[in-house]
Amino acid sequence: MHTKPYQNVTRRNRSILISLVLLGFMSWAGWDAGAQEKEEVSLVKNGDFEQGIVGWVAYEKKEPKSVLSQSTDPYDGRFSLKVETPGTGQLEGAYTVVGELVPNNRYHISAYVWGEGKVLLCAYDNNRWTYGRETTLSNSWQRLEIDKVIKQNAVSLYIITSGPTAQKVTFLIDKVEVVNTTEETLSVPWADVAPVCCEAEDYKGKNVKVTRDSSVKSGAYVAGTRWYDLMDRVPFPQTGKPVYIYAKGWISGDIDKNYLGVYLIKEGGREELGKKYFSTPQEWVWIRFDVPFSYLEVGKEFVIRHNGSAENCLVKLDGIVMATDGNLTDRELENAR
Ligand SMILES: [Ca+2]
Ligand SMILES: [Ca+2]
Repeated sequence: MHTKPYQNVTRRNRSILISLVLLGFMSWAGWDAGAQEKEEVSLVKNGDFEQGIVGWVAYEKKEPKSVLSQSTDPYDGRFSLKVETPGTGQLEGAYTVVGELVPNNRYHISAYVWGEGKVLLCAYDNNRWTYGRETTLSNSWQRLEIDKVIKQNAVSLYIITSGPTAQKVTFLIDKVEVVNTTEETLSVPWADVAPVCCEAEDYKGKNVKVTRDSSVKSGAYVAGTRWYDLMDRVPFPQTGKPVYIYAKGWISGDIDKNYLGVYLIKEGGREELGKKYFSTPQEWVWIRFDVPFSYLEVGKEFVIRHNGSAENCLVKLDGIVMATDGNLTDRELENAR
């Protein structure tokens, strides 16, 4: 079914192609993509600080701590939160815990900030950090935001100083919101995805070397030592079903130290969604990330990165295959187009 026409497509075309395959399914299934507009409800208690500083505490566990107080300079309403950091540690500021969340739902987290210093919004749950963009504050209100799939029924939110040195600064926070965006994200069809191949060389990351080799898929592979983004901006299939990612790779050694990771690139940093170690060194092997990925979590595109503790280790990547079937054989993977 997926034969010649799928070869030699550019990365942009491939992205469109995946969408079209699914659009075909959507019209066939009579899929109603029009998600109903719902009023956004924030789950943060006292995220507007109209009730003083209830629910908010200093980020620091030991003295000296940031001093939190209510300010009469609001973004919205009558009050905001004033944070005065001691300037003795790199990370200082305020935090709160937001509860009554639905595990495995996607949330949009936002806050307005004003004042001095460089800060960022970050969220923590289930041993996973999500960092927002480092923002230099000024005397106008700026919005900080991140998206995160929450794994538990609560998440900790932090607005803290960021950068290489400690900062003794004063800033204001207002209108902190956590909104469930699961429904709008999941307005993609619940569709099977036939094995689809993305050649590493078509999606090569920055500064990654492409090597021609007639013995690999499509006659080329990419290679890089650790911390190289081997593939960048790989389109993720737009299906609500879990998708397995298989990779055909080669590693020089250090199979216990270095691995391939699936990452989201966000302003301000990367978030690791999954990792897979190689089974054998110095041999081309197909490996499959153990846990499937969801559109809810990945969104439109992702990165495959070589990561680990061994500095001089080399990884070659021929390509990846994505499918809703988690039991594809090496032969089926080789034949995927
Ligand atoms: Ca307010
Ligand atoms: Ca290839």
